[in-house]
Amino acid sequence: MKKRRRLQAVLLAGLLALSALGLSACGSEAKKDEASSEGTEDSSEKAAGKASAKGAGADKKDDSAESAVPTDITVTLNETNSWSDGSGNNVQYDITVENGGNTEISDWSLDIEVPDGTSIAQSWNMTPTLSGAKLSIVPADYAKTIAPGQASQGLGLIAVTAGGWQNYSISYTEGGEKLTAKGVSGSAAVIGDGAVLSAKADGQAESTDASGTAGGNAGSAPASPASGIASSGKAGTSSKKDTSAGSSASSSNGGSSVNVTAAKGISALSVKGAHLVNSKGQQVRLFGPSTHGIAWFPQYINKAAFQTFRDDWGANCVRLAMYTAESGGYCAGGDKANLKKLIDNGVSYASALGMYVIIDWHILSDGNPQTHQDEAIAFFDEMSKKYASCPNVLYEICNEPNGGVSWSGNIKPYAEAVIPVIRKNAPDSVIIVGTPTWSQDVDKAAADPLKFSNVMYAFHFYAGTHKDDLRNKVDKAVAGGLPVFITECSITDASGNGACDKTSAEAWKALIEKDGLSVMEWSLSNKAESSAILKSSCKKTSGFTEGDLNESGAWYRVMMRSFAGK
Ligand code: IDC
Repeated sequence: MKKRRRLQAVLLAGLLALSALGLSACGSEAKKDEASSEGTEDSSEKAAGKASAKGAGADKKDDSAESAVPTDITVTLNETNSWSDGSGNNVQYDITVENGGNTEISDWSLDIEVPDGTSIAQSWNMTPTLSGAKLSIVPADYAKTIAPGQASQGLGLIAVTAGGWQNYSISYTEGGEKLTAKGVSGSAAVIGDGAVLSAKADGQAESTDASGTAGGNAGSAPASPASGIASSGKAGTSSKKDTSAGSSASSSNGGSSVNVTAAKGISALSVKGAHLVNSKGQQVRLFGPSTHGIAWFPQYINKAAFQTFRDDWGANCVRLAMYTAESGGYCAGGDKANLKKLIDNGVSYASALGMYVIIDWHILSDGNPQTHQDEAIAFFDEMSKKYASCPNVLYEICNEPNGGVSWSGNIKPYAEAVIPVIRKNAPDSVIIVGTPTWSQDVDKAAADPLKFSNVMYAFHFYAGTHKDDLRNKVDKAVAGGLPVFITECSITDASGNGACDKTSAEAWKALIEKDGLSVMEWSLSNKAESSAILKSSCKKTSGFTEGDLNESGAWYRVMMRSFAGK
């Protein structure tokens, strides 16, 4: 209760400041959050906690009680990826423990019964130990304590396993007492099929159907199609390396006052031929980091982080990836208000820093953008109204269509339904549309383009998996005049993990240079996977130095700095 009251006070203060200064939407949230970073933290944590709080024993919660024992603990094992390789069936789980009570818990550990032959290939922010059929998980020191209403963050593992994980128990200390809660296998929950299993301290187990929140994603599947497209031999328009957005950001808003004129100074972009141009008609390239899912890594949406990318890396854009169907996603039980607040914050920070910002409707396991078309329309209507006067906001309306959906049958009709909604509010905005096969088939869009102006088509690559055939495909599309924006890429394989393929990465970089493309790098997070820009040991949320970067992050930094002429 106390916390809630304080939050309200913070919001009120923000609103008063806003009306007094008459700030535009691009700058208002930054003002509010710089005035109180506490508000940001609280809501971010809440968003992350909500991401896995399904099925928690809400009936036991009582805000007014000083301490309610037994506490509701929710354990969520969310399958985020699976693939087969020489070692067997790999399953990647995010593991979250949520403290739904009013008292801090500490020293928690989790035992899970796993099938014979299970082994652990990788883990992050925890130590897993296997003894027979028992997997014991002890969190890293910094994750041992979970405050009331909060959830653990960033724990996960990759297991080689037959799946079907069902029985577990969690031990923890609360108010000096040692408690254990058991999840019972007799319930319908079958972890490994994307189900979420929750337990309460009284030993009851609950299962929540998590269909649509986990399971098959791009990671395991997007193999390069053997397209057989020959190299076009296009001469290419060499980019002007226009970094006008970055350089127009004269303000360095260290303190609490927000310079909204920096945002106003940003040139509105439009699409001319295959490229973005500014209001003077000069070619502009955007580049910078893409966040990971904002529900899971909200801590990186802060102004100092964006400023680090702008000042040290030369970035002029940030992509805000908001998953739709994965657990905690906008259409999968995510806390919509908090997700929108994170976007507000991201837009304001970018605006205050004179950077562009992409709002990404991150479809992935939902495959077909039409699955959540109504929600997408409502969302983009709201966003484009709110940011109508922000020329630095770009709208990416479907991250990666996949699962056999076609351009002409699904994606194009979806775009034809969503684009007019945005255009009604923000008539000149740049809108980016995903393409079939995890945004690889730009040729399909080129063959049947949308009739709207200021539209670009997304292309994504993961250098370890995607090679010459896809480079040729992009090159040919751009040569034919298709405006292509690489809104996501990594130099790892398509799972977002695995080795960095620098030979392929250099070939991609050369193509990006030759064709003057804009490019955003996956992902601004410290998740223990090789595509994360930051090492998992890096706990900073801004001011990253070279030692904080993963191999991929260090490579992106060099590329971006060269684009920025640094
Ligand atoms: C991956 C993340 C991983 C997360 C998973 C969730 O790197 O941490 O568990 O999504 O489903 C994409 C997607 C992007 C993927 C990425 C790597 O747009 O969401 O992120 N990838 O698999 N397309 C190709 C690769």
